Amino acid sequence: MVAAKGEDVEFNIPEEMNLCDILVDENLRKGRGDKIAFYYAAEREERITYRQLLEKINKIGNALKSLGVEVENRVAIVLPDMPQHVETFLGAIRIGAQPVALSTLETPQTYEYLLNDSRAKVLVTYGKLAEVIKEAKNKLRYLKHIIVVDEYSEDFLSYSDLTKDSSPNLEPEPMSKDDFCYWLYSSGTTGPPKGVIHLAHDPLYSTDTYYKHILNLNEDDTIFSTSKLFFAYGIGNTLFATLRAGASAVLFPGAPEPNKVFETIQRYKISLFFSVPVVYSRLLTEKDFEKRYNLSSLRLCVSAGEALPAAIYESWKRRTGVDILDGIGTTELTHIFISNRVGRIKPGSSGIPVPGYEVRLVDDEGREVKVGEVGKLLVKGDSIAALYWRKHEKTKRAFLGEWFFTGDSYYMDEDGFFWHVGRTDDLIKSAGAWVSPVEVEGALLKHPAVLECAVVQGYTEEGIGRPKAYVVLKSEYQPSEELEKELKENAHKNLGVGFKVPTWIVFVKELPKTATGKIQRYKLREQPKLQV
Ligand code: 3UK
Repeated sequence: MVAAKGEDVEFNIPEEMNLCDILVDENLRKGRGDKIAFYYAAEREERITYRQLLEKINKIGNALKSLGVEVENRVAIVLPDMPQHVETFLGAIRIGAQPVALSTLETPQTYEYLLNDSRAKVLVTYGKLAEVIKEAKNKLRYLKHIIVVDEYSEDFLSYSDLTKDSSPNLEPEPMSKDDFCYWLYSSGTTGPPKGVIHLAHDPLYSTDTYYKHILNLNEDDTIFSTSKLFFAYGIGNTLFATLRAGASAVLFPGAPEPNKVFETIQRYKISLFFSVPVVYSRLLTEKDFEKRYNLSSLRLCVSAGEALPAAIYESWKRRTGVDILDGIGTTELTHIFISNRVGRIKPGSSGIPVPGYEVRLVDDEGREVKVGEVGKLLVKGDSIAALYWRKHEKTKRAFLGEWFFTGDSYYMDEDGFFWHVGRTDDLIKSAGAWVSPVEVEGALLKHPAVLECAVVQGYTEEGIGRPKAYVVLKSEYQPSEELEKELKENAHKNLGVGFKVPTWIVFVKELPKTATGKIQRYKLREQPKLQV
């Protein structure tokens, strides 16, 4: 019967605490004031010591207070990876407010939803996006102030003006380890994204289990994560883990172009590199990169977001000599809870339970399945979020007492390794990011040729997840390559971002349906190719 458990870990944090104090002030108490916490890898590079970081956090914390932000208020952040992102996140926590880190890739309608749903009082963003959000200003019921980090327009508050004369001293608000602390939004198959509310102790549990025991993270490490701060994976790496260990991290604002990634690893002597399968795959297309760049500082690489194909693991290992540890995490669990380990890697698998976590695989009746049988994944560990904000039905289905229902299908092999088989719902991972089939179908249906369609999980030859569309055309249209191109372009226009556009469009005469006419997407979705 599949029930497996990582090693026990001791986890002690005080009842009364402030996460910002533990992550930042603690490093000053340990004598790391002059140590670099963050390298901002922008055109004008910045290096920020722990002492400077604390001052900057205090300045924005005081500024937020002066704007009327109180304990338990929300502060939304829509920013690339940059110092102001980290400062605002921790400044909000320091005053007992709750930062809500939002993706930089949403449509104006989605921002309107996210800002109203979270009831954020203040938004910290940058000019171009602030202009977009300003359009919706009269529909934003709770937002009182928009702060922009660049000097874009006089309609907004300026981050630098606000913080310039603000005091660098600010006592952390005494909070409980079980207070609501920060939010992230996670997509679902239907309906808008769900606000995932994390408690103050959640990130510490993940740093003290996964990062400590699996990665042996320590203050000598320098971290670079190509996944951004608004992803749970990114914030775990760049913010929580870095500061908990008193290590250093790179804030990298742009897209992970291969040359820039390698240059960054070389320049900052990165020891721990975090990325997703599609980026590893792109890096591997770079000719002779292992000869052109000095990557000798790397001690370990990590992959998450979707399963890492064995072939990518093997070519990376062959060319760099460094392991990639694949592990599964979710926004609700804070971070990775099943992982490969140094010296215990099965390429293509997600590994074994992380210390501090327990997992079970169950059938539809909730009974544990046998070794080798596919079951639904449940996980237990003290970093599970509190709930989905204002989504009680979804909360009840996923947060089951001490257990969390991830929505993934897995099987465990005889050596206790877990193999990802797919999702139990219709959600799609495209290059490691969520895509709702309903949203893509809606975008395809806007084209006059489309009668009906179903969008499901597909995989490239290499094993990278991408959306795949099955389309039934209206009788007056014929399938053609031009039409396929047109549908993709039209979908791209409607969706705003490329990763949601179907990589494949298959024209079919009809779609599989239930007796009541509901499209059965699960009959169309592909399984990842497992290489055992
Ligand atoms: C899938 C994986 C196979 C799986 C995340 C590391 O991806 C993260 O969080 P999300 O909430 O998505 C969670 C879902 O993504 N998945 C993630 N990693 C793997 N499938 N192999 C993997 N290694 O469906 C899971 O339910 O966006 C990853 C750390 C923190 C995270 N939040």
